Amino acid sequence: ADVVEDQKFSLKEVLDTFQSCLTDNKEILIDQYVAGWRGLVRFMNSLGTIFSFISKDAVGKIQIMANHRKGGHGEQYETVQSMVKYELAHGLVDLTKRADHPESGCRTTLRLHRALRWLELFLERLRTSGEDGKTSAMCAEAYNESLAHHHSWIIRKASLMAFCALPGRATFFEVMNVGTPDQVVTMLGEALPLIAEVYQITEELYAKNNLLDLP
Ligand code: 1Q0
Repeated sequence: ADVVEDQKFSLKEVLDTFQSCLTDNKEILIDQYVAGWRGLVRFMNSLGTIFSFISKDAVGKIQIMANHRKGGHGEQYETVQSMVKYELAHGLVDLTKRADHPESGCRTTLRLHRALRWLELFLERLRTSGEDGKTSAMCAEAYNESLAHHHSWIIRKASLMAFCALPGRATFFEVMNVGTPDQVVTMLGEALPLIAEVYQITEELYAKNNLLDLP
């Protein structure tokens, strides 16, 4: 089979993975959550090397979470809920400044969680944009409303510069490999409420446990 063809994947599969991380009692499965991020990073890599600095950070965080799952206490990391409970009960989270637990599951997931809000805002803009919509502007707006609040000046500058290299809306829709623009819009309309739900559940859990500002 054609190697290039084999590597083609659809954004729908990636978003489906995110949806599958939600259990019936609204817990978030870490394996699926992490798999969703892996898929997104793969997608981002296909957009060009200018995004490497973003992809490197994301891969590092994905790896930290995978290692928690593979570690001796892996079963405590089955869901975001069980992870929070376990790490807090055992003093495994740096709550006010970085110290003994720079790779806690809680702080690592918080970074991905904030990025998920960016994804939600960006995809919502893509979904409702017109044919001449500018992806770099949509991406920058979504970023400024979410992740930018948590990033240093230098990272904000670098990110906004990288966004300028994003392909146009038509190319984006093609790379998603979902079908016609209409089909993309429909798919996004179906997937986004579930992404938003995963975000909301995590946000409430973190708020309840005072974890939204973890260093
Ligand atoms: C498509 C363009 C991608 C745009 C991604 C926007 C996010 C910008 C994030 C910039 C991150 C800069 C690198 C370092 C950041 C860290 O300092 C920060 C905090 O961590 P720490 O350990 O220092 O406290 N890290 C983060 O905030 C995590 C950022 C993770 C970003 C994960 C992005 C994954 C990308 C997905 C692209 C999906 C594109 C799908 C769109 C489909 C539509 C066709």
